[in-house]
Order: sequence, then C-alpha cells, then structure tokens
Amino acid sequence: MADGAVSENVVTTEILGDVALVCIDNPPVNASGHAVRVGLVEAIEALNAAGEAKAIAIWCAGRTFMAGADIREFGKPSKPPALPDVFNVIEGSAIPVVAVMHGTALGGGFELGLCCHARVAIAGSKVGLPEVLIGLLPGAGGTQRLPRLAGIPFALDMSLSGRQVPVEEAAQAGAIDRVVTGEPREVALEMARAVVAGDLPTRRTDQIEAAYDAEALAEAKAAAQAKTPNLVNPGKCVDAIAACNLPLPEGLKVERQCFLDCMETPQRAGLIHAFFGERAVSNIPEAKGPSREVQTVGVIGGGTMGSGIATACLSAGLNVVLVEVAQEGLDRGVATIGKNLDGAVKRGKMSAEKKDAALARLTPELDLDALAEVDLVIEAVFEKMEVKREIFGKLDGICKPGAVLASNTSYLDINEIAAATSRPSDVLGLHFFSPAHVMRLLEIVQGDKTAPEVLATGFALAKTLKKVGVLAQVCDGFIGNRILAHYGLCSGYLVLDGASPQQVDRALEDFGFAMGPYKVSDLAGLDIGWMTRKRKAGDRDPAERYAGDIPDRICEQGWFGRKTGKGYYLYDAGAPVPNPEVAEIIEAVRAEKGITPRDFTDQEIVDRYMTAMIVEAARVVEDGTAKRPLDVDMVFLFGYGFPRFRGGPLHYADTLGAAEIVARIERYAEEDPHYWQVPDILRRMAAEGTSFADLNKA
Ligand code: 3H9
Repeated sequence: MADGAVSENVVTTEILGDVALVCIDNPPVNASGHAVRVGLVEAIEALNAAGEAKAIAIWCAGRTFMAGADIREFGKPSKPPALPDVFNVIEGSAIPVVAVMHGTALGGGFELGLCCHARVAIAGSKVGLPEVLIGLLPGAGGTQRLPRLAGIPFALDMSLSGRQVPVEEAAQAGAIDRVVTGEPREVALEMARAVVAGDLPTRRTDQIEAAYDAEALAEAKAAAQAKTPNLVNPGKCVDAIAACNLPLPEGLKVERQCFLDCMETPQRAGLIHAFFGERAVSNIPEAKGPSREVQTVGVIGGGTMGSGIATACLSAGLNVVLVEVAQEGLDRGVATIGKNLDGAVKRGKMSAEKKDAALARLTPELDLDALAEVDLVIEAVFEKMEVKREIFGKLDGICKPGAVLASNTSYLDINEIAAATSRPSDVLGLHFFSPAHVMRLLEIVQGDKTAPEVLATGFALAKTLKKVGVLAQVCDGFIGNRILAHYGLCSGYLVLDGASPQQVDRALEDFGFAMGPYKVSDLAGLDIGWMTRKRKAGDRDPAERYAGDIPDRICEQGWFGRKTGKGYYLYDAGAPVPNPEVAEIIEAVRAEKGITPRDFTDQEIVDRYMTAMIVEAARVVEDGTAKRPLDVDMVFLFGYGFPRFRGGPLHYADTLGAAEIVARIERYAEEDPHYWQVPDILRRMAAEGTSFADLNKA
C-alpha cells in the first residue's frame, strides 16, 4: 500500500460483472503525478484483495492515455511510490491487466502499457519513449520490457530517437498486441471481457527473454557518442537496454540507476526548461485574446526571406499572394518556393499531393493592388526605412479594413513604419528567421499602437505555422539580433587579441552550438554584417574598440562567405578548410593596431562569449524588451542554434550564478571598461542571491 496519501479521485474503479475497469482522469494529459501513482497502486491492490474480478482494464479519460511521468515533479524530492514500483505492482497482479491506449501514450504512459499483461491500442494513436529529448531515459521499465516484447533494435530505435510511433507499426514490431477502433472505455470493457474469454492472450514480460544483440548495442553506443557528444543520457540509455539479458528485477535495478544518474545532470534541467519554455512563451494574456481570422497572406518580396515565409504559409494550408516588382524576381521567388516544397517532400515532411495543393494556393503578382483582399500582409523587402515606409503608405490605401500589416524587419523601428499608415493599430513586426520555412522562431514585435487583437493574431499565426512565437518590444534588433550585435563584438575582440576564427568556432561547437559564429557568418553572407557596420558607422561610440577591421577587409576582397566560395573558410570542394589569406589579414590588422596576440584557452573563449551574451540578454530583460528571461532563452534555442541542453543563455547564466558573472565582467573590464559593464539587474541579483528562474516565476 502507498504512503497513505489522498488519491484525489484521479483513479477510479468500476466493477462490471467479472471485470474491472480502472480509469485515470488527470487532465490535461493524464501525467502520472503522485496522486495517480497512489491511486493505481490502491486500485490494483484492492482488486487483488477482493479477488472477484477475472480481468482488469486500465484506460484513460480525455484526449490521451497517460503522456508520461509528471515532468513538473522532476528535480524536487520524489514522493513514493515511484513509477517503477507502481508498474511492478501492476505486473505482479494475479488478475491479468490489459492496457487500452489512445492519443499519445508517451514515456511512462507507454511503459504503463508495457507492464500490463496485454496491450491494446486504438487505431491512429501513437506510442513513444521521448525521455531522451528531456535528458532522461525510459525509467519505468521501458528499457527492460520493450526489448523483451519487440527486440533490442526496436527498443533502441524508439528510446534513442524519441519519435512517436504509429501503433500499427508498434504492433508489427510486437510491442502492442492488438489495434482496434472504438471509444477507450468501451474498448476497455470489451478487451477485459476478451481476456476472461481467452480471446486476448496475455503475457508477462518477466517470463520473456530478450534476444540479445550485442552488435546493435555497440553500434547504438558509438552512434550516440558521435551524434550527441555533449549528452550523457543517450549512452546511459544504451547501457540500460544492454542489461535486458539479466533477470527482469536485476535489469530494472540497472535502469533505475542509469535514470537517476541522468536526473542529476544539468542537461536534464536544461532540456526540461526548454520543454516548458516552448509552451510558456505563448501562455501569456497578449497571445490569448480574440484574434482576426487569417486565411490568405500577402507576402511582399520574393527573395530568400519572402519565399521562405511564403513556403511556411503554404505548407500550413494558407493561401498566399506573392508580390514582386519585376517578373524576373517574381519567377525566382516562385522557383524558390517550388524548391523549398520539393525539399520538404524529399525529407518526407510532405506528400507530393500536398505539395501540389500548396502550389495551387500560391498567386504570384506584380502589383501591390493584388493585396486588396488579403487578411494579413508580411513585407519582406530590403532593410531600408524609406522603402518600408513607402510600401506601408501604399498598403494603407490598398488593403481592406481590418487587414493586419506586418513587417519582417530584423532591426528597424516598427513605430516609424506604422506611422506611414493611417492605421498604426493594425501594424506589428513579424520577424522570421532564415530559412523561414525551417527555423521555428517568430519574434512578434509589439508597436506602441499595435491593437491587442492584432498582437493575438501574430501568436495565432505562429501556432498555425507551428512556430514558437515570442513577444518582443521595439528596439534595434529586438531580442535576438540586439543580443547578437553585442556578443558578436566579443568574438571580434577574441580574434583581434589572439584567437583564430577556427579556435572560436571549435570552442563554441564543443560547448554545444551546432555551428561556430564564423561558420554561421560565412553561411549567412559576410556582406550582411558589412552593410550593417557601414549603416551604423556614424553612430559609433568613439570609446568603443572597433572590431570590424578584419571582416571589413575580408569583404573588401569580395569574399562574402559560402556564396562566393571564400570567407573565413574556403568552400572549393568537400569540407570547408580555413582560408589562409584570412590568417594573413588578421596578422596584418593586429600589427597595424600594435596588438601582440595572446593565447586563449577554449574555456576562456566560451566564458567570454557566453558572458557577453548574458550581459546583453540581462539588459533586454531589464528594460522589458523581452517579457521574461525564458522568452530570451526560447529566442536563442529556436532562432540561433543555442544548445538546447543548456536551456538558453539565461538558464545557463543561472547555472553559473549572478555573483560569478559579475565577478567575470569586472575582471574583463580591467582591460576594456567600455565594453564590459555590469548591468544593474545582475548586480542586484548577485547581491540578493536571486536567479533568472525567480524572475520567470514572478
Ligand atoms: C517519463 O515518463 C519518465 C519515465 O520514463 C520514468 C519515470 C520514473 N508532465 O504539449 P501540450 C502539459 S518522462 C507534466 O501543449 P499537445 C504541458 O506543459 C515524460 N505536464 O499539448 C501543457 O501545460 P500548459 C515523458 C505535461 O496536445 C499541457 O500539458 N513524456 C506533460 O500539443 C498540454 O501540453 C513526455 O515527454 C508531462 N509529462 O501535446 C511527453 N506533458 O497547458 C511530453 C504535457 O500549462 N508531452 N504537459 O501549457 C508531450 O509531448 C505533449 O504534451 C503531448 C500533448 C504530445 C502529450
């Protein structure tokens, strides 16, 4: 029996003749929180004590079978009974138990199914072991029972990919005994009766031996190490599965230890912060109010950005009117959209029929007048205020009343753009990230006069496009690019002072970034930064150390990165190699400036780069450009390739502590007091011993 806790009626039992139905009803997703665990043990023990039922069926109310352990409980002291103990009670039940799964039976939910004596699923539902995605491994018997039912290769695939597997596929592999149609409760009753009648065979996993596959295990271990060298949990997951040749109770002990080892890691905390952060960014009043209906979107500009935005809208089932000024540009835009959609088909993200239907919803036009009837316009033209104002002035006269007018500007003042219209309340910023049909971030920029309904329409659009919409206020670069501009200077200083671009890239890739900043610059095009530096040359503070001499000189050679075959790296053939001529430029610039290059360790590079990022991110929170620290974190995870397992710059900052960050800034400020300044918010946090996580809760 459990520790006497109240089960809050989240688990109820119905006796219907000689069968019993046990229902879990714990909205929204029937997670196995403490009350559920207690309730399940009580229900199974009570039925066994009574000894009247000949079969038990476990089913769930609401939209889904149990979606796993309650992730909100992780990191807090755990209250018994632990989930593996609950499942041992179920597996040990003398009365056979059948699970009836619907919706998404994930993690502990699927493991609940595995510990039962028969597993039935409703057609069209999915099962999965997504623990790997939150820094864990299946810790309630999944690594032991799944290989016994479906073999080691299938168990490795499910638990290392975290993918949601259609139940039909899981049934084929042996993980599910029967796929049926119907409502969960009715199916539960029918299946419990089928067990009694002997029409649904039962099996106990403690009586099944797994076919051992040492080769698959060794391959999986090597692949996990190569693919995610920074993560502990995939390797531990393989170790746990490898124990499936032991007797079940022994194997479960190994699994438990591996699970607890992962639970202790900061990676688990980072990944769970990412899970909740992704949901929390749109869990705000601004996103929830009434919004305007959007079925047809006008996209102005058929360049890379405009075509990507159009692709995203078409893929989500919206109609798109694409406007360009010249036929050639329009044709190029349509061709890019076609290529983007072809890519989606090739990657298995879209069927060929869906692609044809998407293209049929595209209307290419050469005249802004074609936007008269669209519900929302996204302007994605050249980054110049005069051009944008001219377009918005025209849209004001063309678009129907109530149309939402959005700019995809990355830096410019939305209020100034809105002022070019007679309806600034309809204007907002929708800042996509390149490639716009792939990157999940959408900064939703609120102007001074943006109507609440228009802002909510931005969030609704993000949801339709399956993007992560983050609210930002107006400033140069909004959340992401403003912070980037600041820490970009830091990487410039690192190279000026002695590091090579390759060392900076390597250090940050080892830290977990998908690509180092110099590889990213080469990919994005070095001319973009060059243009920005020229645009801002007049505003430069004379006290600021200029970090642009090296990239300026590279651009003067006509080397703009990947697209010209040359940048910080050479892209002639095969893998990029360092451009030796850049090393000469760097040396020359250092010599002209009288800089004696010094050595940096990789750790020092990471420390300085991350501190610079945290400094500006803290300021963005302090002045309200971002609503909360977690909004900054999600911008970096979904738009800037920040390592997900580190949770985002401000979650990472909490792992260091404000006092350590302040101490670092003060140390660096001894060399460059202009660049390295302690934001007030960090100084306050250091004094009070508070964290960014505290601000997320406030
Ligand atoms: C595990 O099981 C470990 C075991 O192996 C071993 C244990 C010893 N817990 O995503 P949605 C909330 S690890 C707590 O918007 P959808 C979510 O935050 C777990 N809360 O809906 C949101 O709250 P709010 C393995 C959870 O329909 C609300 O439910 N399982 C959990 O788009 C709705 O969620 C997973 O990793 C949870 N487990 O998608 C599954 N799950 O309304 C994680 C959800 O306040 N969950 N919430 O913002 C999912 O993948 C999706 O939520 C799911 C539904 C597909 C289920």
